[in-house]
Amino acid sequence: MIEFKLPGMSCGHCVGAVTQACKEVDANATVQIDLATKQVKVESTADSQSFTKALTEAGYPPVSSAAGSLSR
Ligand SMILES: [Cu+2]
Repeated sequence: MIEFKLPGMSCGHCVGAVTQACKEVDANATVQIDLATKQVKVESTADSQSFTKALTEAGYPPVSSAAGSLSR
């Protein structure tokens, strides 16, 4: 399970675009998106870097929710 936080998501269209980007990395991936928390969970055998790259190219750069000291 790979988890991302995508602050750029704001509506159903974004959810579709993010899902599409993930499916292009791995067509068999299971993508769960919670729009309220901007949280994306991906069940896939592909590595997280591939998803990070694809999501960034799709216009939704993931931020690390694991890093406790994110400066902004
Ligand atoms: Cu949108």
